[in-house]
Amino acid sequence: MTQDPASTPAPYFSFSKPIAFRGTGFVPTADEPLAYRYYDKNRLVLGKRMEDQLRFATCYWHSFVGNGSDPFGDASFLRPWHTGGDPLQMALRKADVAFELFRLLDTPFFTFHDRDAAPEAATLAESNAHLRLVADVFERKMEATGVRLLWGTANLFSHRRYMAGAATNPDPEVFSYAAAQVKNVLEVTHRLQGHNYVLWGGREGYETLLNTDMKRELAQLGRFLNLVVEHKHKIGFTGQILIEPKPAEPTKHQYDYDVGTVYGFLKAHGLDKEVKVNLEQNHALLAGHTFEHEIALANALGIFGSLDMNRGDEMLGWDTDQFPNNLQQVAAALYEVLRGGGIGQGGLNFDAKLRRQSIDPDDLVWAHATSMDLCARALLVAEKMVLDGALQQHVAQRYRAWDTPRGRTILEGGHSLEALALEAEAEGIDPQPRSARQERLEHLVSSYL
Ligand code: XUL
Ligand code: CO
Repeated sequence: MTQDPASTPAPYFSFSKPIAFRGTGFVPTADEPLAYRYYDKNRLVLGKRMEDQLRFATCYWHSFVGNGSDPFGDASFLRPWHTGGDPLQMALRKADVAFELFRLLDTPFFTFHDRDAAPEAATLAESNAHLRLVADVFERKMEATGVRLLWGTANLFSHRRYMAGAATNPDPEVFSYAAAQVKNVLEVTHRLQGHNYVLWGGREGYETLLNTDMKRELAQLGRFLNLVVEHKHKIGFTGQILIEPKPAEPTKHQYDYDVGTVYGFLKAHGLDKEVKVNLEQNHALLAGHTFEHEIALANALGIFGSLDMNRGDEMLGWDTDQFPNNLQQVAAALYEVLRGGGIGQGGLNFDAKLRRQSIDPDDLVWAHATSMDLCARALLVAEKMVLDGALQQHVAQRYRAWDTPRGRTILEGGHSLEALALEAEAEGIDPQPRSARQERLEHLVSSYL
């Protein structure tokens, strides 16, 4: 089957025209209840169009697959595109809905897992073929609309075969099954000119050490990632390969805990020049870090790749994946992105979901548009932080002595510990503490908001 389904693109949303930029003076009317106040995609921010600084993506899984279920309740959304037909026909209908939402929001990118886009079939080969069929439809829709693929990924965690992990499974057949899925999605991503390929270690972790050989599992994971990188080069895929760190959930302990852990893992397997990270706000929080910490560390280590935008809940210790709505937090994150040189080949992917009671398809429009506008506003705040330069100046001042002959010689290895000690004693140095001025800098940040 290579035809789009005959199903008429029903008006899944009450919006028909794309959400427009109207500026901060926008007053909602019955005809136009929603507009962008800050997301002016052609506005130049630090020399680049806002759209190119942010590179927004709508994700397939939460928006079109999510059904509102939680551990205590079944589906609440009851989407018209979830029921009533042959699974492959339904997948094509879902693609219609997806591209309709991309049009309404004007998001330039999307992201998907193989199982979001196409249904699993009776055999591995058929499942992989299903995805390639849907990819044919994606290819045509992308060509017609100009929407691009930020990244593809394989779902190696939902099916029960993966309950003990994919690459880290005690059974090598599971490893092979996962390899076949990843090869297929990597090739599809390549065909669709995806800018990245993501590996989130869905169940690569453990529940109890009583049944786990951690040394073996880590070696398996390293081997798997090396196979993926080899295949990327073999097929000539020029996108970035990204690992998405997360400390826990679904397993008690996930191996790709945070940026620091992933970097050590990449080094150990000779992949630190090949693989970068896709950072998610809620995952950072679960690891006991701020989002900006993870971004700054990834930049410092040279492995920053892309962002999954969402937010956690201060009261709840799990991955609530809510749409971001905190200006100061998002500005702090985007400031670190800009300080590191910008989003590059990555983007801002809304890995965020509606609450169980938000059952109208229109809620998807409100959620994304509100968060896109918030991110745009945060980008303007981050731009002010960069342009004003006062923060950067303070940091430069704070470390300036490292640029004097004493500092440089230490770093360049010109002194042994003994020589340093002798010199320090002979000179009778007596370092004087200086204020780090945190409150003054926080005052400055408030003034940018
Ligand atoms: C899970 C998560 C995933 C990845 C892609 O917490 O964030 O959706 O982004 O597999
Ligand atoms: Co994610």
